[in-house]
Amino acid sequence: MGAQEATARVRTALQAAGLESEILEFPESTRTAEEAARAVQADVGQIGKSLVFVVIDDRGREAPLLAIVSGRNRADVAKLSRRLGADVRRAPAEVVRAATGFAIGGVPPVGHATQLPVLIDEDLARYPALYLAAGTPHAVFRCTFEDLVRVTGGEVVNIREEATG
Ligand code: 5CA
Repeated sequence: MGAQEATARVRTALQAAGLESEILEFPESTRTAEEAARAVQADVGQIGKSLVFVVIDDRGREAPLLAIVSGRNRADVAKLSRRLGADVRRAPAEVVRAATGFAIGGVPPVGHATQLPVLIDEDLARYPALYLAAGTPHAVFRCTFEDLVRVTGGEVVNIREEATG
């Protein structure tokens, strides 16, 4: 999938969900949360990272899951695992691609190739505006926390890794 097709896919998914959100494209990279924050001149906490995990049940069956995590936080895999009652691992790049249709660095929260359960970091609720990848490492879109929850159908949870020390 080319860059135009990738952003078009996200635009279509947002429109289908009734969200009139403009896709913002940048010549510079928005591949990481830090880079995206710099591009849009927002706090890194306002960037929603769309992270894919693999959930492994007690029969060894694997299913992908999407966790949307504040750019300020790291996802706590042990917390996810306890919540789901299953083993959870970071998805390898090829699983990210197969499950979402997008490459790492541009994975959006909507418009995926397969239907994924979605968990949303509760810390994202504290920001008036959020920015999420729009299919490529040069594109994001802005939305409110409420819109993000609505368009993804995600469940809002505590999944941050607590700072230690
Ligand atoms: N466009 C930005 C901001 S919205 C973005 O997509 N950020 S991200 O954090 O959601 O995507 C990058 C994430 O992909 C990194 O946090 C990292 O956890 C993950 N990642 C990077 N390389 C790999 C890899 N080789 N395998 C699995 N996950 C990876």
